[in-house]
Amino acid sequence: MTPAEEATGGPLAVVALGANLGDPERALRAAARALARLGAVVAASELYRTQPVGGPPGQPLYRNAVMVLAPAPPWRTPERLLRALLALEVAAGRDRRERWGPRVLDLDLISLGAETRAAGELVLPHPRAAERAFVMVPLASCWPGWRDAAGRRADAIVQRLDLRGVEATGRALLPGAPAMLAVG
Ligand code: PH2
Ligand code: MG
Ligand code: MG
Repeated sequence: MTPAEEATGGPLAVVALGANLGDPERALRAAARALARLGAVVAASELYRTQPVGGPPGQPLYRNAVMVLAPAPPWRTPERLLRALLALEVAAGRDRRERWGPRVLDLDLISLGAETRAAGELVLPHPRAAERAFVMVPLASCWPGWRDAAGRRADAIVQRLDLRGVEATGRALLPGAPAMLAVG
């Protein structure tokens, strides 16, 4: 376990939140409150306004954020946590017909402790997270010492990314949640 995980007594999950249809900030905040019921919120980023990456042209801007969660025992395997995330997406009205299409809520599991999954529905750590400024900027803000599969820290990864499409809003994802992990 990392020092951060020793401090919280279990594996830490990194969940990336995104939305660009309906009222994205409201959807992300509602999802954050629902995620908080799956365990203890260790840190939550602010909301970011981001340019869509991929997908059809002319999409609305996204809102993105990251939450670091210490899941309660029932959600401490990647598969179980993923089920819970998908259920929240469905409850928010998610329609999965178009890959990378606009969405009312997207909850991506980026990592769960040191768990790795090589193939199938869930690949862990998330294989594209380190390329995506809309994930790494909020992640580095709330857990700079997070490490990807290659052992690179989040704050070091961000230094090498093009950050032009990612703008902080100054508005919290989950008011009252810690803005940053104290350790790690
Ligand atoms: N999610 C995608 C594809 N493109 N672009 C931004 N800015 N934010 C996202 O969350 C996002 C995206 C696929 O999940
Ligand atoms: Mg996604
Ligand atoms: Mg997704």
